[in-house]
Amino acid sequence: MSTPTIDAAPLSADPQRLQTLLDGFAELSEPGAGPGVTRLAYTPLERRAHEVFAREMRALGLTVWTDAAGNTIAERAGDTAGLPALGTGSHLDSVPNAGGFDGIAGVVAAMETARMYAERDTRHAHPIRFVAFAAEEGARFGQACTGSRIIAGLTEPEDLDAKRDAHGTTLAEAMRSVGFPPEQVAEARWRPEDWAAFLELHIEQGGVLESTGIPVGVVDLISGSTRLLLDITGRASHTGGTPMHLRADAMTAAAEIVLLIESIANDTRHRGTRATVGRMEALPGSITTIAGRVQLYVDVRDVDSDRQRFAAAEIVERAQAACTHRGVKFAARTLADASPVILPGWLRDTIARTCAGLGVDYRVLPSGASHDSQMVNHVVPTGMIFVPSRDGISHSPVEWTSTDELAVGTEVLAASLLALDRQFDRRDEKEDRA
Ligand code: HGY
Ligand code: MN
Ligand code: MN
Repeated sequence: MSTPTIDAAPLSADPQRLQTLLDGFAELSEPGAGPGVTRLAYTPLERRAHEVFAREMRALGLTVWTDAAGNTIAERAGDTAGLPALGTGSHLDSVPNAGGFDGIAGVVAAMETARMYAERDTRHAHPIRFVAFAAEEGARFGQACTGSRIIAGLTEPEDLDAKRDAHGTTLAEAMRSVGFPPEQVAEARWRPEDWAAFLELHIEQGGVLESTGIPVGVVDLISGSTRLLLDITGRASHTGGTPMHLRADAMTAAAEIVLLIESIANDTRHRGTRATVGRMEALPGSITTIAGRVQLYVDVRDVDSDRQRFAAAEIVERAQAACTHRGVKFAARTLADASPVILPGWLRDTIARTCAGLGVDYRVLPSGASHDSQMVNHVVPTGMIFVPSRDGISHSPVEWTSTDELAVGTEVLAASLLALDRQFDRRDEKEDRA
């Protein structure tokens, strides 16, 4: 395939404009939710963030619509009729007490790209679509990437009834509450023939780029995730009246299982697996009552599908054995399961060549975090561009990326889309001439 070159002078992203957009989104956070940003999936706050995105993109003259899943799409028309679209974007929802960059950086980079194109009146043959996905975080309902799963045809309306948040609200009820009837989600599916390629810029959420001093990451693999709910039922009883040998303590069983999960992930057989219990709920949760029930929420990640699933199966098997030994009941349920994804090599190489053409140092690396790109890649060839995360921290109020770093990533994104436009154009021309 021909090596795309950068004809025009490189586009230059404006760090100050990026900062203004980041600050605007960071203000849209649940009042009283504590430090950082809390803007959960399918809440009015998430919708307000989408409205800001839509307003800014309309102001640039783009055609904007919101689909039946709550994803917002803005299109800049191409010069040649009938060509499939190039796309870029990320998500606007957050985990509780998040930083201001996870997902947001990719949306802001897309917005700045659209602005640079508009200001320079950049020409491109293919339409270019800028996307804000809904409900990427699994923090509220367990399942991640709901908006992008829906466009990829990976989620049916009945799936949305099965997922519930901590208050018992189903994903379907939450969608309906902000104006998206779940029975209509099939209307949001993307047709592969309508798309040529998609790129997502995201913060690395790890420490490789920062520790090596490399400004841009080009992602080759995205980790999969298996999420489990482990339900331990013992016998609630008085902490003073119940001798140690007569207890069925759900909390001590849970404690053993949390450390068991850590040991499984650290086992050399599972090198590369990451397994975490980030949420534990104990009932009745009283200092003077032995816990009668404990629920553990487990997240198992790996870039290798077999290792991921084997680790999850071993966790369930050995947790069951620990509970049997302790005389408490055990049940396990899979909350969500996504496979690791290998992103198309040719698209990865286009981004790498664009970095080289811009004189930007880059590194090809896997993603430990999941992303919308994992789902989009089911219907559209997808690439990912990483920018550094300070101290490798994310899903925390201290998550941070400088706007200078984000500007470099944005310029790579903007140039890569144009390189793809030319790449496909030449291929289209060649096919036409064939
Ligand atoms: O959980 C993840 O990996 C992503 O941040 N949603
Ligand atoms: Mn994210
Ligand atoms: Mn996240």
